[in-house]
Amino acid sequence: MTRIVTVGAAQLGPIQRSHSRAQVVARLVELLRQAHAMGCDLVVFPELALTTFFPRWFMEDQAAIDAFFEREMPGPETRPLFEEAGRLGLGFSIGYAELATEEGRTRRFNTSIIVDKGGRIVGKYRKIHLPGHAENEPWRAFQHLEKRYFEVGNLGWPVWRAFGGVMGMCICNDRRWPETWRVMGLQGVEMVMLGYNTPEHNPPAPDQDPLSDFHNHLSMQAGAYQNGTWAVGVAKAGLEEGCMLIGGSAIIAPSGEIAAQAVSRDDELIVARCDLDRCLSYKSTIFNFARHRQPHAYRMIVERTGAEPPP
Ligand code: CDV
Repeated sequence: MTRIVTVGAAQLGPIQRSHSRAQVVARLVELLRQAHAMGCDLVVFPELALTTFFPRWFMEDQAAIDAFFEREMPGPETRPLFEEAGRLGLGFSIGYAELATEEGRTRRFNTSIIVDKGGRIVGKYRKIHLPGHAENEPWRAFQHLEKRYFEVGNLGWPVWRAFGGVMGMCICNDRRWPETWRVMGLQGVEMVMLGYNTPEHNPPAPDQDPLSDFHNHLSMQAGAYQNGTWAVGVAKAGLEEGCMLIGGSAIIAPSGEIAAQAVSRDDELIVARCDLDRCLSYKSTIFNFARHRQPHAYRMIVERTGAEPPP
C-alpha cells in the first residue's frame, strides 16, 4: 500500500457577502478539477469556505446570522461539491458554519470535515480556540465576533485513519496553540489539515501587523516539526468586504520545511506529494514521545489556564 498522499491546498480569494453559495461552490468545483488534473488524492479548503467571514460584523438579527450557517452537510447547495469530488475520486476537507440540533437545542459551531474518496464524511472537528470577543466593540476597524456566534467545539481533536494514514484537523486560531498539535501528535497524526481567515490587521495589537505572515508560518512549521507530521494550511485570502486577509497557504513537511506555498491572494491550488513515512524519522528519534516526554512535569498545562507570575 502506498504511503504517498498527493495533496492540494485550495486557497480561496475573497468571498463577498453578495456572493451566493452556488457561485462559491462553482469556484470550489473548479479547484477540484484542477486538483484532479494534478493527480491529487485529497484537497483542503479553508475555514468557513462557503461564505464571507461574517464574524467581522456585529449582528443581532438571528435569521441574518443563521443565513451564514449550514443546517445539513451536504445540503442542496453543497451537494454538487460532494458529487464532483466523488466523480473525480477525490477526498476533501472543508470548513463551514454548522447549525446543529443537539441536546434538545440549537447549537452553532465553526466546523470542518474530512470527506473520503467515496463522498462519505469520515471526520468532523469543531473549532476549540475561538478568538476575538462576544460584544460589539465599535472602536475596531472591524469586529471579530467568533465568541458571539459560535460555541467552543465539543469534539476535542480526534484523528482518523483515512487516505492510508492518520489524519487530523484544526481550524485557524488553533494553529497558534502548541496544545492543539500535541493532542493530535499523541495520537500519531501524520497530516493535519487546517483552514484560516487571518486579517492582516489585528485591531488590539497593530504592532503585530507586519508579522502576520511570519507568525502564520512560524506556528504551522513549529507544529509540524514538533510532532513529526505533515501540515496543510489553507487561507481564505485577499480583500474581503474591505478587510485584507493574508494568504501564504502552505504544505509543510514533518521537517518543518515548506514543500509548497501559494504566491497569490486569490483562488490558487498548490500541490505536494506527501510521503507519510517521512513522519517516522521525527516520530522515532528526537520526538519519540514514549521515550522522551515527561508528562509529570507538564501538569500545570491542564491545571492552569491563565499565566500566574510569582508574587
Ligand atoms: N479566524 C481566526 O481564527 N482568525 C485569527 C485572527 C483573529 C487572529 C487567527 O488566529 O488567525
